[in-house]
Formats: sequence, structure tokens, C-alpha cells
Amino acid sequence: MVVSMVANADTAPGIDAALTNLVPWQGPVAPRAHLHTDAPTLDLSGTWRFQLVDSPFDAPEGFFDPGFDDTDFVNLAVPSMWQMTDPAGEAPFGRPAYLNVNYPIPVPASDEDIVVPNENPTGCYRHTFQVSETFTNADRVLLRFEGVDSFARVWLNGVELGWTKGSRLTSEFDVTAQLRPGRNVLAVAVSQWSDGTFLEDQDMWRMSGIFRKVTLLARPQGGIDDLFVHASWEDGAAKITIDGPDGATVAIPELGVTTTCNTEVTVPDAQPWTAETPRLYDTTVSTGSETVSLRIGFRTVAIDGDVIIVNGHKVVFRGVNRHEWDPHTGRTLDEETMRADLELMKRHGVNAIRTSHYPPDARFLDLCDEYGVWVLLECDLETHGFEWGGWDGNPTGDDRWYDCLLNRVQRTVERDKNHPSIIGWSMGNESHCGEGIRLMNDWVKHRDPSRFTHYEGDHAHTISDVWTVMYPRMEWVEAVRDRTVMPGAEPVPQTGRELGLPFFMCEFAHAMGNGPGELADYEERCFDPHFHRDRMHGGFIWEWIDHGIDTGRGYAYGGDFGEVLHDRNFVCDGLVMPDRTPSPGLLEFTATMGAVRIEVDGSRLRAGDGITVINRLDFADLSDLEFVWQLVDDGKVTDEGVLDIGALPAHQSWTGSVPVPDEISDRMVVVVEARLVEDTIWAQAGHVVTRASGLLIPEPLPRPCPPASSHPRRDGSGWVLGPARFDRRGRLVELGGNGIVTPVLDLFRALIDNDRASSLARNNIGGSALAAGLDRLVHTTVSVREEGDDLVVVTRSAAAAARDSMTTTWSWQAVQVDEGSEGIHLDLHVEPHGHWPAMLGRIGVTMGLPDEWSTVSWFGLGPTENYPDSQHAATWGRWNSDVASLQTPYVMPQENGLRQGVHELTITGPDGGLHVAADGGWPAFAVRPWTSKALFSADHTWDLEPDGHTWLTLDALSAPLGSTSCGPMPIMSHRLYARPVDLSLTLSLI
Ligand code: IPT
Repeated sequence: MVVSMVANADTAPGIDAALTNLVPWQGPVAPRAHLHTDAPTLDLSGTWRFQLVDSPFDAPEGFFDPGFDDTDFVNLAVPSMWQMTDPAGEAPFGRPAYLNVNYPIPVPASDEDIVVPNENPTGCYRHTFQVSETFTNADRVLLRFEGVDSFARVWLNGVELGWTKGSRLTSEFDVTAQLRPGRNVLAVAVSQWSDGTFLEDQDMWRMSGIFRKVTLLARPQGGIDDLFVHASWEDGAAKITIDGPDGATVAIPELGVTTTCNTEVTVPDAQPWTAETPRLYDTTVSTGSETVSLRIGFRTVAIDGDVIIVNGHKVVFRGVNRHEWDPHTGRTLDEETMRADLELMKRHGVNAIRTSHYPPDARFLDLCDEYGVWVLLECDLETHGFEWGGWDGNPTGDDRWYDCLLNRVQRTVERDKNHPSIIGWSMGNESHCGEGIRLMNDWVKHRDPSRFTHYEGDHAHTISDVWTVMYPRMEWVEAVRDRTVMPGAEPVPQTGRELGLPFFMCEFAHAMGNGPGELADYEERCFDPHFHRDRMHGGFIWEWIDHGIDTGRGYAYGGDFGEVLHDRNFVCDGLVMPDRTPSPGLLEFTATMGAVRIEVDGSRLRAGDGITVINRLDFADLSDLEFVWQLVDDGKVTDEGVLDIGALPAHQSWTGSVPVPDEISDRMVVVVEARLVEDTIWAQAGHVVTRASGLLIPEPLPRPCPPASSHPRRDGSGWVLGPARFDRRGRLVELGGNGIVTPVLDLFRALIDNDRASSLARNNIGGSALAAGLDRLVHTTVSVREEGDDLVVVTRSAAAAARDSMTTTWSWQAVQVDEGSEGIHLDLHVEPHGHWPAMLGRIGVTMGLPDEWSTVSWFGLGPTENYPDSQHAATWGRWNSDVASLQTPYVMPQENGLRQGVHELTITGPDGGLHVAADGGWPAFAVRPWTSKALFSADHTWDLEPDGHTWLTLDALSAPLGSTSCGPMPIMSHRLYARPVDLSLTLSLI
């Protein structure tokens, strides 16, 4: 065993010795399940005394002695992460640092001892508590730490108990000999860096402290230290055996079961547990001295050929990767927040969680059992930063580390082994692969053969029970599905064994910023939407929540705290915003990947098959839902009813229709909503599980307005045509006497995260866009001429130094919009010249309107923002909003707020405003109180200030979202390259 020299330094005896000795812990008792017991427990959470020093060498001499004078210490809440104390203000205990792959400390080479910096922030904690004789008379007393990041050395009443590593893993010290009746003083020295740091290179904020609960547990003689529940469901029969103390009584009152530990019994009439029907049975296990309460779910996980089955049925994961996060407390979560996560997930159709990349707070798994989700429980392990050195010295392939690896996975499995929600164990994330992973996997398979094992980095496919990948191209996944040759550029090692394994994407659809797009495509091509019972098991979106830190004026991300190295906003890549507001991406997830799918084709209603409801659940029927339809004419409900689909069984679909009036218009919509019939624990009756809509006339109708009598008229400053005034260059500058910033061709969008290059992005869409000068086009009037009733203006748009250009022909004509009032009609034609290699952000026009015009009403897709590859969550209809509410405040400002399918739009103020009617095609629109360029330049939401205009963009074509920030390029059919487009609009004044 290699022991670092620094670790042996005696400057601060007792504090630093074990930091880097590659021994996982010393002192704790064997890992065991967290059990709910009637034996006394004492929650030690609360206000502790605390002092942060720069290095373990600087710990105050003897600070762990009960008599130490800690008046110099300050108060700190336990649990908490010390860097989350006023991080954007005084930050008395240092600030958070965000890193993805890079280690925050120097990395050892394979031929070196393991060392960590002497500058190693160390928190000295003291806590005085009282115990009654209940504890001091107990047979044994344990002190449990559920999470300390990253190294803790522990003393009780001045006596050292030992030390532990493994930040998200439980450690229990036996304190029987040290505990005194009355006053006790607990002291803990927590160091930020240890050899554990090299095993904890997860993509997240690097922060420290006693961040999960600390509890004192009295252990009675003859008590129940550990249990292992085996509750199965096979061929309709439930069976249970609980490994535990011989003779302990097991009782499941609801099922009339009374038995003893270590005896298998068959349980008649039990319902199985599934994520869809999370049936739990309250169970007690008792000895004379202790009763433990369990909530048992009967279920059997198996792999049948290359299919994962639970209770005999294939399951598909509509999952998310979940880090623990709160914008105020970091990775310290209260139960309310954990419940909020599960309620949001259940409401939005998420059925599975990968606990990336560590075991969550233990209470969360009780809640997973209760709410019903499939859990892939991951060990606290990631060594990604070794990749930059070619994985030289990587712990999973270096036997010096194997004890630490085994210790981690043993603590993971032992703590959580009794949860029915956990169906698979994951060894960790991004740690390359070596014998260490095999040892972990072997241990898990031996200890718990009832679940599958997972490790994505097992690229030779000799270890894991499943084959998983991250961020694949869809074509590639289809090849996996179809068992054909893997397409071109991304060859995978095909060792053979993987071809017989179940398959899922443990990460896909990177939800960073505006996105992910293409979810409907992933669902259709990479899941198993047609129930083939094949190897396709869906996947887990990366990731659940943006890890933004609340600064009081907005959310901070990497680099905002002066970090030496950081990865910017890569930490804000979730389906919910830092405050858990659902993002448009989560709504799209629900509409496309949620298990209840509604499809509406308004043009097929008369034919009787315009509505399809698909139950993509794997077990349950849809009797808990009512399918309400409404016929809506330009915002007014004209008819409604309930679809009679009965209790649609799992994997079945229903097709039918609703009555359609004789006269229909292109503003008529049928909307179908699936609503909960009764309250559940995750939502109330009436909650809309999903919704879909369709236009009765799904194609644009030409709506020509009669020409007005006005012709273009020249005056000294340009032209006048109906309500419009043009300058001498033919630029529209006034409408009905209101000055406007002339409309120009717009090809640019404020780059979204998926456009931007990063260390993990496989593209530089945005780099090409900026190189092409999309954000700095120069618009030149080439000609202005009167052509009959039309004023025809030709402009050429190109960037400095660029040759590629767009020629835009603007044909303006005065038209009659209402009796006595004139509007102006624009026929726009855009024609590219040159090569235009870059993908474009849009092909549209942008103009500046008076800022008092800030109330918006439109007929089109809404109310949520929508993009070409993310539009299933949007509903056709009439929507009203104001400009401010149409902005989506992504943590890092970027293009947002687009709404497509615009038939008609008004933007009004107190004294009138603008009406835009689309004829011939439906543009998309965005309105903003700032320009796209300002949006692009802003680093944070607080950098954005309204600039005195309401900027209106109307896109003939808009770019997709994709998820290229850490995924493949958008599929070819979604990409927007230069091409000729037409747009027809009528502008009039209100
Ligand atoms: C992948 C990581 O597993 C995950 O933790 C996160 O960092 C994600 O990337 C990006 O947000 S690894 C990558 C090499 C695809």
C-alpha cells in the first residue's frame, strides 16, 4: 500500500494522516440497510459550531477536545455545504466551483503516489448534544453520517472514532464506549480533498461539508441490524423471504402474513409493485427488543434473452438522469424538495431515474417506492478527468484503488437493497473500464442476483448485464434495434456479447439551455413505440435539473465565482430550471415520451379516425384518465365531450372521432386532453397528463385582401403607400404615423447552447454562423421601383468580407383590410447566392415597433414556445400574452420564445397597434424587448435590459433545437441551410 508523505506529516496529528492512503475508511461498522426502527434515534441536525481553515495542517490544536474553547467558531447549519453560505455575497467559507471533466486538483500519474494539495479547505465542526439514558443504557450506539464531502475524521468526547471517505455514502461509527449520559461533544474535521476526490469527478459543483443527516442510533440487544428483503412476483404468485435475525417475526397485516425471517412464504392475493402501480405493503419485522417497519413491493426483475422484464413484462425507460440540486442549498435537499422532484416527474410522464452519479439521499428512495419510478441506482464513482491523460493511472484499472471501489459499491448496495423501485445497480459513470469495475460487478452479482448490473463504460461488453450508450446518433440506435451494420463514422466495438444484451441510452437528449429538440424522433426511432418487445428500452434524458445557484438577481453558473478552471454553464442542462419551473423541453418530453400519447389529425375527423390514443404504459390500463375533447373556434369552445375509450389496456390504442360541424374554418381546432379522474399522490383530479390538438383545416388557406385604391406615391422623403411610409432607400419606416425600425432580412438567432462549441460538443454550428456573419449582415438596397400598384424593393444582405449573399425582393401593395381601412401587403422572396455552408438560425424578417405595443395575441401554436423539432407540447389556438411573459429565462440567455404556425398576430398598446395576417404560409414569430444581438451578448439574465422597442421577428423558416451541446448534429431533415423562401403578410393598424 502506498502512503503519501504528506499524509504522514505530523504537523497536525490526527487530521491528515488518512487523506491519501487509498484506504476507504477506518472505524465504521459493516455497511447495512437504512431501516425504519422503533429503537431510539436522535437527529443531530441543527446548528453546529464551525471553523474553516485553509488546510488540515491549520486545524486549531485540540479542537476536538470537549473542553476546547470554540468561541472563535461560528454557527453553521448541519446538514449543509459550506460554500453555499452566501456564495454570491460575503462567502465566508469560500465559493462553489463548477467543473465537468477536469479535476479541481492536480492528477497523479500512474507511477506516483497519490497526493492532494496542502491547500485543502478543512471544516472543523463541533456539536454539543445531550443524551438520555435511553442511549447510554443501550446495548450499542451508532453514529451515522449519511453524506460528508469528501473526508471526515470523527471524535466523540475527545476520543477519535476513525475516519471515512465516500461523499454520498453512509458511514456508521460505534460510539458505545465514548457516549456519556448528559452532555457529549462531537467533533468532525472535514477536508475538501482526499484520494476520494479522484473517485468523485462528477460533472457538478465541487462543494464540501456534512451535507446530509447525522443521526445517533441506539441499538438494542437482540435488535435487527440488517435485513435483506426478497419479495418476488412470478407467474402471478408473490413470494417473500427476509434475510434477518433467526426467529424474528415478519408480519404483513394487510395480507394476513405472519412468518419468520429466513423462511420463504408464498403470499396469496398480493398485488405486484410496478412503477405504474406502486403497491406497497406495510410490513414489520420484530424481535423482542426491536421492531423495524418496511414497505414491501413484490416484483421480479429478469433478463429474458435481450429483454429486461419486470413481473413478466418488458419495461421501457422514459427516464431522466437526476443529480441532487437546490439553488440555495446545493446537494443538501429536504424531503419537500425530493417530493417536488417526484411529483414533477410523475406529472410529466417520467417513469425512470438514473441516480447520476451517486446514491441519492436515502429518503428519496423511500419516496421512489411510494410514487412509483424505476430506479437505476448508481454508485458514487466517476474518474473522468483521467481521460485527458489517456486514462493513465485510472483507478478502475489500478489495483491500488480496488479496496476503495469495492467499499463504495458495497455501501451502495447494502444501504438500498430493500427498495422495490431499484431494478438495476450501476457501478458508476465515466471511469473507463478495468478490473476494478469487474470486481465491483462480481461482488454485486453475488450479493444481489435479483437485479441487473450496468456500467456504460464497459465498452468491451464483458461485464454488464445491459448494453448502454450515451448521446448516440439515431441512425446508430436504429442499427442496434435492427441488428444491421452500424453506420459509418461512429464504429462501436462489436465484441459480440453486446449483440445479445438489452439496450438503452443511459444518457441522451442533452437538455442544456433551449432544448432538447428531436424528442419525437428519438421516441419513434430509438424506443419501442410499436411494442415489438425487442431489446429497445428507451433511455434517460441528460438531465433533470439546471444546477444554477441563486444569487438574488438571477442564477449563477461556472466561472461566476472566480474559479481558476471552470466549464461555464454546462452545469445548467436540465429539464427543469434551477427553481424547478418546468422548461419547454420538459413539456415536450411529456407530449412525445410520456406513456400516454394522443395524436390528432383534424382533417380525418369526418372520416372517423382523426383521434388516436395510445397507451404506452407497460402494465396499467388508462382507467384513471378521462379523455375530454373540445372543439374550439378561434379561442371559443363550441362543443365538447368525453371520448369513450374505455379502460384502454397497456400497449393498446384506440382510434375514433368527434362530431364536426358542417361549416368549418381554418381557426377551428379540436383539442383532446387526458385528465386524471381522481386525486393521486402526485397530482389532483383534473390534472392534464397530456394534450394534443389538430386544425380542422391543416393547410394554409390563401386569404387575399382586395387591393386598395392607393398606389405608391413619391414624396420628398421617399414613398407613401396606404398607411405605410418608406424612405428613399425603400425601407419601411412608418406605419399609421408610428415610427418603426425598418424590417430587414434576419438569418441569425442568439446562439443556443446547442449551437455552441464546447469540449463535449461535436459541432460548431454557432462558430460557422458567426464566421458567415449572420449576426452582422449589411443590408443594401439594390433597387426601388413602382410596378403597377406595387412598390418593389430589392435588397442584398451579406456580411463584411463575405461573398455569400441573400437577395430579398419586397413587394409592397396597399390592401383593403376592413371597411374603410387600408393595410399593406408584403410578398417577400428570399434567394440565396453563393455557397452558404453555415447552418442558419432562421430565414425571416425582424423589425422594431414602439415599446408600448406590448400586448400580444395570436392564432397559432402556443402558449408554450415551440420550434420545428420541439412542437408537440404546443396546442393550436388563440393565445394572449405580454411581451415579458413570452421570454423563457434560460439561465444563460439565448434564443427563445418562438411560436410557430402563426395565422394571425396582434401586438398592441394602449392606443392601438399592429395586426399581422399570414397568407399563403404560417410563419413563426418571436417578440422581444431587446434584440437578438443583445440576447446573444448577455451572459446572464440580469444583463438584459429592454431597449425601447418591441422587436418582432417573423420566420419563414426556423432552425431546430437538437441537442448538439453534447450530442449528435440535428438530423438532416431538420437542419436549416440557405434556400429560397417566400413569405406573405398583411400588416395593418388597429
Ligand atoms: C456525460 C456525463 O456522463 C454526464 O455526467 C454529463 O457530464 C454529460 O456528459 C454532459 O452534460 S459524459 C460525455 C463524455 C458525453
